[in-house]
Parts: sequence; C-alpha cells; structure tokens
Amino acid sequence: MFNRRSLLGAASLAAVSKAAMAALPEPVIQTSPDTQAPLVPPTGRPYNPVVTLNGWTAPWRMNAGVKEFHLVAEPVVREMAPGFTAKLWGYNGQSPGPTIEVVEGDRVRIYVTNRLPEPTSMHWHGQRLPNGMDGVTGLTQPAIPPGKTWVYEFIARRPGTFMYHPHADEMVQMAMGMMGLWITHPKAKHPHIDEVDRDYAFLLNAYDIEPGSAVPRIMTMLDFNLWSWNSRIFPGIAPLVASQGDRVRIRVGNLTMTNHPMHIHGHEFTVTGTDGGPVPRTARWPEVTTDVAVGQMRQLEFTADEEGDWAFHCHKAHHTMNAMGHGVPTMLGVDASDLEGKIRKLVPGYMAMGQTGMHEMTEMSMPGPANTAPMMAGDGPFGAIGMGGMFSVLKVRRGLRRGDYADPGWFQHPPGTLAREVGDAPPAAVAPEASVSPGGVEVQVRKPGGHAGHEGH
Ligand SMILES: [Cu+2]
Repeated sequence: MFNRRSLLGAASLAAVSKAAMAALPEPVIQTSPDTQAPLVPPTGRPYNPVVTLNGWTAPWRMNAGVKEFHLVAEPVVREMAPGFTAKLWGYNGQSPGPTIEVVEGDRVRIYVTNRLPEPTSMHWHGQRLPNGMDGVTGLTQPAIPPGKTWVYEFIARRPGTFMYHPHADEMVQMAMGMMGLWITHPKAKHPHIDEVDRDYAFLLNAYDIEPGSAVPRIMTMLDFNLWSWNSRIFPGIAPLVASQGDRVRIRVGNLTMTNHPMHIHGHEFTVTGTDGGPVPRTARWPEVTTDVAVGQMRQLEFTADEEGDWAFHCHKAHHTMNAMGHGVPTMLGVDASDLEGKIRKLVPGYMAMGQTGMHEMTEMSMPGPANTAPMMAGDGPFGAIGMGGMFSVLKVRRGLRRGDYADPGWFQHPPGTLAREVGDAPPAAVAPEASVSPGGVEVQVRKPGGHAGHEGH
C-alpha cells in the first residue's frame, strides 16, 4: 500500500482537499422569504410534500441509497415583513433553515458546515438515533469549530413532525434564529396517520429587536417584541390556502421562551400528532385552540369546509403585535389634553395615546425609525386588521386546484352574510312581554327594572 500524499507530494494536497470538498452535496441557498412550491420527491418513495410557510424544503442528493443534505450555519439577512429586515443567524441563506423532508426508513446523511463566528452543533429534536448523532456539544460530540464541516448519519426511524437546532450556545444561537423543520412521512399506510390534501408547517420563534435596529438582543429572556412564524411577522406571513372540503394538516413547533395557544376561527381541529409521534384516534378530541408549549410540536388537522377568510393566530394578545414599548401607562379614560403640553416641555414630541384604547395605533403612521415594523399592521378588505406578529389567514375557497397555493385575494361574502351597521342609535328594543315555550307553555320574561320572572303557570 502507498500513501497518496507521500506519492504525489505536497503540491497535490490542495487538489485532494478540493476533491474531498467536491464530494459534499452542494448546499442549496435560498434568498427569498416567499413560500416555495412543495418539493415533489424526485427520488425515493413518493409522499405528499409539506408546504413550509415562507420557507422551502431542502433538495437532497441520492448517494448509494443514502439521502444526503448539506446545511450551512451562517449569518443571514431575513426579511421579517415587507420593509423590515433582521440580521439573524440561520442555515443556507435563511432563518429558519430549509425543511428536511424524508420517509420513514430512509438512511439520511447530513453535512453541517459552520460559517458562524463561534462553535455550533446540530441536534435532531425528536429523532430516534444512535446517541453519538444527537448533537449535544460536550455530551455526545465536541462543538463544530468555525470553518469546519461535520457529518451526521442515521435512519429516520419513525414518522412525524420534528425539528433541528443547535445544542451549542443555545441561548444565543436560537435567539438569533437557528432552527429548521424535519418531517418524516410514513412509508406505508399508518393506522393513526391520515392522508391530507394540504400539509403546512412552521416554527414559532421570537426576537427582541430594538425599533430601528436589525440585530436581536440575545440576552432577552421573556420580553421579546417580535413574535414570529418562521421568522416572519404578519402581514409578512403567507396565508394558508385551502380548497373547500380539503383535509388540512398544520404542523407547528415552538422554539420560543413561552407557550402559544394556537387558535383557529370557523373550524374545529384535532391534534393528530406530537413530536412523540401520531396520537391514537381514541385519544383525540375537538378543539379550536391548543397550547403549544416550549420545545413541543403539534399537528392540527381539520376539514376546511367553511368558505371564507378565517383568522388563525396565537391567542396571547401581545403575540399578535409587532415591536412596541410595553412600558406605556394605561391611559383609558384619562383626559391627557393638559398633560401632553406639560410633558412636551420635558420630552419633545411626546404624544399622549390610548385614552380611548389603542385602536388609533392601527391607522396612525408615526414616523418611526427606519427598518421598524408597524406595531399593529396589515390592511384587510374592511380596513386595518390591527394585528401583527403570530397571525395569518386561512383562506378557504371553492374549487381550487390541488397544488394551487396562490393567494386567492380577499373573500367575497355572499349577500346577506355580513355583519352590518343598523344606524347611530340601536333600534327600539322590543321587550317580549311573554312568549310561548316550545312545549306550548306561556313563559314570562323579566322586564327591565322588574323582578325575576317565572316559568309557566
Ligand atoms: Cu403566542
């Protein structure tokens, strides 16, 4: 045997390492924050691909039966909403990184290149794998130093919704946006996994970015000011489009520092899976809100049978807001007309607000610093929506083509189906003196100012 290096000499070293580098699958870089078309699997077992909201699925290379991916950890610029960009850390050009989408039983090899200024590692949240592939710095591997590429390899043993993120300086690296989704489709019909027509996925994340700035404050523990899905805030979050009657699955993972009760309008869903796997059918119940705790993943499924534009959002009111100062005093009912002038002597430009609530903020365009998202943004067909952050719209329309994810615009409500104004004064109230119960018995009703009525005779 001979040693290639000694035979060819030092001059060929560069060529050898270049050849070694060429063996890596080329990392696919994404610069657009738009939702990319689902990646129909070009090789391997077929499946119905997911749609990553404002994201994309990583293409892979088949190498002797192994699905090979290449993730590059690096600083990225993420447009969080039109007109507002953040300087984050992510993978392959974006935060979150690309969704890894494979099939149960696939052997998967993932190269991770570190182009950050500090060490990192990669943890495959929720996966069954050899301990040494678990990516916990110091526990199962040394950290990946800047400039180095490491490789992970394991079999995707169980179907479900998972994620990936660093297990090195987690506080900083996740506050900077380092995360991605991992979907493992079942290899055959599974008793607790239904086929769906539309399969959406996103991660809940949060940032603390001072208005006018672009870099997150990494020491923030709880008081984040940007609550995002896949590092996008409403109105920058794509709608979830469905054709009436479609079965829809929404996969949600939480990598923030608090829980998020996810709430849908006009429909009920069941939680069909967690990062622990599919939920047995006998253990499911209907909900319109489900809490997604920190570090959890939830699969929500429903039939999109009601036409319209339905809000889908986190139910924590502060999480449907964009950058705002929380130190604002409550001014409801306070006459501040005198106060404003006095404070202006001390604080030039001071503006009293909130004396009748904060709705005025939805239409006010205060000259904020450049690169700041409006606090309550997003225009709807009836005016300002008054929300930002963790909010989007489920758009259910008749007769959409399978695979058509284009925004269909605002819903045209059929005549007679809209809430409407009845005039300045309410119509004269007609207090029923008495009415007849379904059983034909006369029922007496309480009159204004009167005493309690009684039923029947
Ligand atoms: Cu929330």
